[in-house]
Amino acid sequence: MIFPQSPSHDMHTPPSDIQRYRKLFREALRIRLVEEKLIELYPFDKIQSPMHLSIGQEAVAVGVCEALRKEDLLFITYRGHAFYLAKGGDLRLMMAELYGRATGVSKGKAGSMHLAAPSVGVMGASAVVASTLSLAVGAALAHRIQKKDGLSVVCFGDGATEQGTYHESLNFAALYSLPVFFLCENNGLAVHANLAERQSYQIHQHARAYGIESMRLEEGWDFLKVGDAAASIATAIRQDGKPRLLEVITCRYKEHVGPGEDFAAGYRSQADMDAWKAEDALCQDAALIHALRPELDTEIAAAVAFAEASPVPDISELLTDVI
Ligand SMILES: Cc1ncc(C[n+]2csc(CCOP(=O)(O)OP(=O)(O)O)c2C)c(N)n1
Ligand SMILES: [Mg+2]
Repeated sequence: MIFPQSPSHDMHTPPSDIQRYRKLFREALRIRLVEEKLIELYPFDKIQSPMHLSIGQEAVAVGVCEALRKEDLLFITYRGHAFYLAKGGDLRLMMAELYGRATGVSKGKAGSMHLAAPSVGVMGASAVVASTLSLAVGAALAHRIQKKDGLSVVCFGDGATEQGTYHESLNFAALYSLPVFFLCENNGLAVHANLAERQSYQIHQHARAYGIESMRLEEGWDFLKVGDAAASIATAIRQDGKPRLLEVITCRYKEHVGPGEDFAAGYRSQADMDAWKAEDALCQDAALIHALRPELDTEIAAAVAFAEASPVPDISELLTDVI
């Protein structure tokens, strides 16, 4: 089925927009196919850590990273495959990392939940909810003191806004006018708890209590709109050095952690997810998937082969780089 609004098939869409649509679609599809491959591999016990899949949320990572530069620092979460790849992290090294191999991006010690690739600005992830917010604020302060350019971008979930460190980080960034891009991926869920039963506030509105300008985007399936919103925010921060917050509504298709679906648990509805999928170009633009898939499948197969052929770390490596 062809996605009705797909710019790739709309004769009135300018060629530059079609090109942009295809580029971002390809990046989002690449992430989805990587994670679908991980789902295939998971039952064979090859992935050496729990994995929190981004399937359904790829457009947020792809749109935001379109607005970022290589030197911008990005702090991510345990649900970080999409952002790692969208920021330019190496797929083969990520696959080897998930396999726990010595060739992994962190020599097999970090696994899925702690991806980092400082050479492309992916500064790290953490399993501790909201813990990278303060790291991002600290990095922005360091940039300011060292008179370096570049944003400090931190991605976090809606649940993270319930942590004390979230509020301390927003307050500090606002008070000292630091160039931090706070990005909330609001999937409306924290493990098995719905946002409606957890929060009395609107995340984007609440940020304004700290004097932080903010924006909320409902259409988190649309990588073009996410890209536009992120670009306007990144430009504003680059101009005046003040923090901003972008809240993007999105949808996680899989269970909180692991490769399955968990509608039987009763905390979310299949109908809501299906409504989201009806808007998701990755579920609808079959023609573009057909065109792009062979090349992406080849790249992903090569990454899996690299991981499979890589050695496990030697016992002598056990305590290196960990403290
Ligand atoms: C400080 C802390 N408290 C609780 C947990 C357990 N926990 C893991 S993920 C999660 C939910 C986080 O939800 P959200 O921030 O919305 O991110 P999402 O998983 O939806 O991407 C919780 C409570 C944790 N890892 N760290
Ligand atoms: Mg959430």
